[in-house]
This record gives sequence, structure tokens and C-alpha cells, in this order.
Amino acid sequence: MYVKNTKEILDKANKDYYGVGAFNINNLEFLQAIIEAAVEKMSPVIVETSEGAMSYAGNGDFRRGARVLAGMVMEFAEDAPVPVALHLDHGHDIEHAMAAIQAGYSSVMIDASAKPYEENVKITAEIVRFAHAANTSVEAELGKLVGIEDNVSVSERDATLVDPDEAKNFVERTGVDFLAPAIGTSHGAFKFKGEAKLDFDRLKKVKQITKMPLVLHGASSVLPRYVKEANDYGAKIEGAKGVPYDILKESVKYGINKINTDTDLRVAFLAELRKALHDDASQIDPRKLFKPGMNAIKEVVMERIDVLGSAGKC
Ligand code: TD3
Ligand code: ZN
Repeated sequence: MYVKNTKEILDKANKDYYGVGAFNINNLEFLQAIIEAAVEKMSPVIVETSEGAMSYAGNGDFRRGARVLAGMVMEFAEDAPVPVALHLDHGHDIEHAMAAIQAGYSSVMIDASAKPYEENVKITAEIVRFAHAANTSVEAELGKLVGIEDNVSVSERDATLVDPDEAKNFVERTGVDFLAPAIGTSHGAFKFKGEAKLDFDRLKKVKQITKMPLVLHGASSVLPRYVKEANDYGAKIEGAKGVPYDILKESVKYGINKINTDTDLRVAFLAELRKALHDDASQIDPRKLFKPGMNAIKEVVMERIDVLGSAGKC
């Protein structure tokens, strides 16, 4: 079933201390694979699109793209026996947030974390007003998404990661429904130079203060088996490193409820596509070449559902 407001899914996860995967899509193939995985695991799932995905799906027109994506997600969610929500990931301005809200998205993220604090508060509060009027929830981010380096001082960490006291002030003044605290992850396939680690003390403080559903960005695990397969078939992604499963489990234990994943799906899909193009060189039907990639996405999503503990939580 399509869930009109993501808050319904995340409030339950917050209460029972489990995580729900939020998976990025740009197209039909990724969506079908994600929903199949969620149904097989009887797990709630959040599908998310970036602003870039909206433009891509609308062939340059992000408002049209928002409607195309929402139509597709609602169509597949309708008869799925699990809750499916649609979220705008990293919305940067009011125009994109409004396009998503008007297209029927279940929630929007307003990411004004790069702006000065007061401006972040102002723009976030404004979007919360519009969104709540449409029964849509809002996510915001505090701090910068950068990996924790081994030799970084406490003051340097303070300058980039979330400030728990600021989180309290921010939540009270904006009315956001979920918060993404920067605790040491980053986007993409190269998250850590040394060993993977996150600032769990900071996470615990933010949870204690806000008590709200929290979001982990840059949460892909960058699975070595797919990185290797991609490289074996011609990719050049050396030295890739993500957030291992045990660290994801620990994050959930300390209060993370929404786990954003894009890179893992991309790498798995492309590794299998590269292999299919190599193994089946006479194939000219793209659908047949996409299928192994879709199966890999399904497998990755199912594995993450098990790690996050959302199987059977419908
Ligand atoms: O917001 N996202 C998805 C878009 C990031 C670009 O890949 C995340 O936080 C997930 O990041 P990742 O790279 O770990 O999948
Ligand atoms: Zn993100």
C-alpha cells in the first residue's frame, strides 16, 4: 500500500528500534527490484528520488519528473502488501520541495545544511509549513557529510559533524519530523580512508535530546563482491569502502531509523550489467541485459532489510 505520510512508517520504527531502508531510484528497473525485495521480506520500504532523478525522469522538467516518478511508485505500491513511501532526497529549494509535495510524495528532505544556520532554520520552517498542510513529513540535515579521518582533532570534528545542542534548537524552531545528523558518513563509494567508524557518542546525544526518528545518509556498505565483479568486467573503482553491516546494526541500536542507500544499488546493477554485456554479447534486447542487475538490486535490498531489522514489520 502507498503510505501518504512517511512519518507513519518511521514513528513505528522509532518506537521499536529498527531501521527502514530508503533506496534511491531514477527509473522503473530499480523500483521494481526494490518493491519485490520488500514484499519478499514483508518489510516497509521507502523509495526516494533526488532532484536530479526528477529532472531525469521528466526529461529535463523536474515537475513532470516528480509526477512520472510518483505515478510509477503509487502504481506499484497500490497492490503491494507492504507499506511503501516516496521521499524527496536532498531537496535544496522550495521549488523542488513543492513539486514533490504536489506530486503526492510522502515526505521531503530540505537540505540547507550548507547554508548559515539561521538561513537553514528559516527555509526549513517554511517548507515544514507547506508540507504539513499537505500531510507530508519533512527531513532536514545538520552538519556536513564527511568521513571521520583518523587524525582529526575534536575541534575539527565539532566544526563538521552535528552539534547535539544545535539539534534541539533546530527541531524546536523548525518543526521537522526526522533529522539526519552528520556523524561521519559521506556519499559515494569512497567513504573512509582508514577503518570505518562513526561518532556514536554524538548520535546517542542527538537521540536523547530529540527522541525523533533519525536518518543515516551515506549508508551504503559498498559490497566488496560487487566492487570486485564490476572491476573484473572493466570498471575502475579501486579502494572503494562503505559502512559495514555491523556498524549499520550499531547505528540502528543507537536510534537511526531511516537508512539511505544509493551507491550499493548502482554498483550491484552495473556490475551485473557489465557481466551480462560481456557474457551475452549477441544480445540486443536491453530488458534481458537489465534483468541480472535487477536481481542483484533485489538481493542487496533483501540483505539490508535483514541487517536493519525491518522484515515482517508491516
Ligand atoms: O542521499 N543518499 C543517496 C544519494 C547519494 C548519492 O549517491 C544517501 O545518503 C546514500 O548515499 P550512498 O552513497 O551511501 O548510497
Ligand atoms: Zn544523502
